[in-house]
Amino acid sequence: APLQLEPGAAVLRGFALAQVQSLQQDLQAVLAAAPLRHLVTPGGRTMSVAMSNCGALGWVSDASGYRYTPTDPLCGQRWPAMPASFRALAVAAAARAGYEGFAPDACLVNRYAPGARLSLHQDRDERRLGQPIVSVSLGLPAVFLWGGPQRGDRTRRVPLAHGDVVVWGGPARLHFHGVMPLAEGEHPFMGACRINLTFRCAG
Ligand code: MD5
Ligand code: FE
Repeated sequence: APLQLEPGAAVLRGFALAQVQSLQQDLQAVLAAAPLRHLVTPGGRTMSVAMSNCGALGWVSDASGYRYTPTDPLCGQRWPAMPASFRALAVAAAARAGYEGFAPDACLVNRYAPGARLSLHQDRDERRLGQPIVSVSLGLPAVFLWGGPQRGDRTRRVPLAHGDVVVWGGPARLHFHGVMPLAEGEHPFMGACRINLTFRCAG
């Protein structure tokens, strides 16, 4: 059975390992159509994580705020379709954690180079908060910071490695969380970076 971090949060160690080759290939095609870019927060800071999206909706941030959009603001075209390999993995992971019928319409791609981090935040721009978020880690290992429902709650450090999948739902869905600055390194399969794919029901 999956490791339950706490009610609603299930860690599936190595769940993506058998699929990494097709995920990697399909990711290259997604990023060729919608390149990674460093978004700017409404507060005017440039994020250290580089982002892109695939699926019907994509998450963006700029001076006017955070939101999901059907098109890539860089080119005005729709985001690339969510590859079947991505969707199948996310649906299987959700089912394994007890969420049958997961139907994500958004996949945010996060790329961490050494030093990149994600500060403590909640994911609450999605319309269907009853649905989980499925997150897939590829490449260099990271330390995930996992807090509680309030920003000031104490945080736990959860190591995440290549191929790990986490399903965040139920009471964990709105917990504060972040990613510690990525350590230097070279991953034999992904190079000097960590990629995180997060699948969401945004619309
Ligand atoms: C990452 N990404 O590793 C993480 C994985 C993001 C983001 O946080 O917003 O792109 S997703 C982790 C997550 C999602 C929803 C709830 C919780 C964690 N949680 O309850 O801790 O790049
Ligand atoms: Fe998040």
